[in-house]
Amino acid sequence: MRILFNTVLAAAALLSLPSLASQEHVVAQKGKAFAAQTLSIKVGDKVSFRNDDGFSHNIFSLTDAMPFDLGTYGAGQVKTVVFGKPGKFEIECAIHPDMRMMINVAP
Ligand SMILES: [Cu+2]
Repeated sequence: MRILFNTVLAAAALLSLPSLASQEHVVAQKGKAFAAQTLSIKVGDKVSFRNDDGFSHNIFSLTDAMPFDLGTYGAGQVKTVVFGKPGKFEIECAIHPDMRMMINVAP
């Protein structure tokens, strides 16, 4: 009985692994807009900002916890950010001031 119980525990541990690993989220930019207005993720997750427009974007955040600037990047390119701190991150585009979204990073 104990062996069976341990086997079940081991299986449960294996099954739960993917939820512990960091996840990758994709946010497209199309028509001078982010594909999502808000995104909820966990600390350690990656967000890939994919430019689906035919012109450049420059995604950045001035949020104190983790400011970043991905620089200007053109059509079809992807830039990835790992969110290593919890908080609410306002994401903007330096080229298109109307582009804004919020990423909520849970601890
Ligand atoms: Cu832009």
